[in-house]
Amino acid sequence: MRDSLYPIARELYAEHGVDTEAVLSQLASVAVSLHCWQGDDVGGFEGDGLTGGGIQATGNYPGKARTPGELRQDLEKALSLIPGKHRLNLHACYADFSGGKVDRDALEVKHFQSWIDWCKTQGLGMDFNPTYFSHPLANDGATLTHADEGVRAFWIRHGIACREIGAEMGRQLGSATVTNVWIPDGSKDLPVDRKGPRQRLEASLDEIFRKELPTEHHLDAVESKLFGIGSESYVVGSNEFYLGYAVSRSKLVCLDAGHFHPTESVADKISSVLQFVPEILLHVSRGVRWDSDHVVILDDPTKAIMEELVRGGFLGRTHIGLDFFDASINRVAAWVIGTRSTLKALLLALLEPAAKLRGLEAEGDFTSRLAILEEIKSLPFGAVWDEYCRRQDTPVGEDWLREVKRYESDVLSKR
Ligand code: RNT
Ligand code: ZN
Repeated sequence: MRDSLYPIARELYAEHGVDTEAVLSQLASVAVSLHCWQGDDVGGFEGDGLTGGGIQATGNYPGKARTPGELRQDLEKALSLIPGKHRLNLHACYADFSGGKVDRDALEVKHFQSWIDWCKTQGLGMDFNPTYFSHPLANDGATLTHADEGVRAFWIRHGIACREIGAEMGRQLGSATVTNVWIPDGSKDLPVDRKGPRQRLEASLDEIFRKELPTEHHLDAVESKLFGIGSESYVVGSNEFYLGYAVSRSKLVCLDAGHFHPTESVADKISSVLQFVPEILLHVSRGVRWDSDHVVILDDPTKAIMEELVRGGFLGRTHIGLDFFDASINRVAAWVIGTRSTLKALLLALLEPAAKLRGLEAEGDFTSRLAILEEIKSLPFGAVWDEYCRRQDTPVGEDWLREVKRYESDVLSKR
């Protein structure tokens, strides 16, 4: 029954001048970077179970991955239920220490080789993140901005090591790795010196980025934030700080959907930022009242972001990554729901009758522009989505949920 709907949907979209076949092949060309940290509540595999730095997952749903092997198994299950070819976004605290543990400033490619090999077999590109939290030297709430030169130097070495690892990931996989810097540095209460830590952050980043790496293998991104747990009054790496830094050094800006005032539009930032930096990284997320990192759903902010990427012709300059972590529901399902919703938002944007809307706007017919924007909301986009899932050999509708439930009873419940 469901598959008979697509030809009708194709006709209806064609009446608006939209070629659904072209849209389906465009959608298939977009990769979303799945964040490893949804699989174990941002725990990592360093074994000391430390948390801190404003990264906090809530919930205790059973079955979380405890080893690189388990995390890969879970990711394989999730990826099999998501249409398209995607990427893996790995944090440095997920190193594979089967050959012996080292501290973060001594990480090498060999600690990530099993991840790279796995990505190769899965046909996935890879993105990377230094981990500046969950570590004894991050307990003061300062890393790259620490006033102690020894601590700051440790984190600089970590940053340098991670760029080398990222570049090698990109080289081996034949697709540039985006290595994203996010630090938790800030203060709970009102600081007197806001300037010093920012000067130190600029100096630390310049040291980390000193070595030029080939852009066909590696790209650097920096991620700002408004506030965090323990950094309510001051975040060193604010939006203004990183925007200035990225513009002056030609780095990528990472826009995390949960890192701005709740009434700000992240979608609106895209065309401003891309006017001055070469590319952006997105952390698609869902903040509920604050930076809560809820699982992404097909909501208005996510739709608006994807509309901007399509309307502005920005897809080729945007790296779409996910950033949420919910420990209160099945973690494989969380990946599937969040990624499928992100792709649905992108599909909706691609299905927009762009030429028609632009024409109306150019003519100054804002009445028709608003009318059409409202009318297209009730076109049968679900039938096009179902067709996409079918063609990509992934479950249609909620059929994927049955598969996740089976995996839960066969695998997750035995952990
Ligand atoms: C934290 C940032 C950051 C992290 C990941 C784990 O507020 O959003 O991107 O979520 O690095
Ligand atoms: Zn983020």
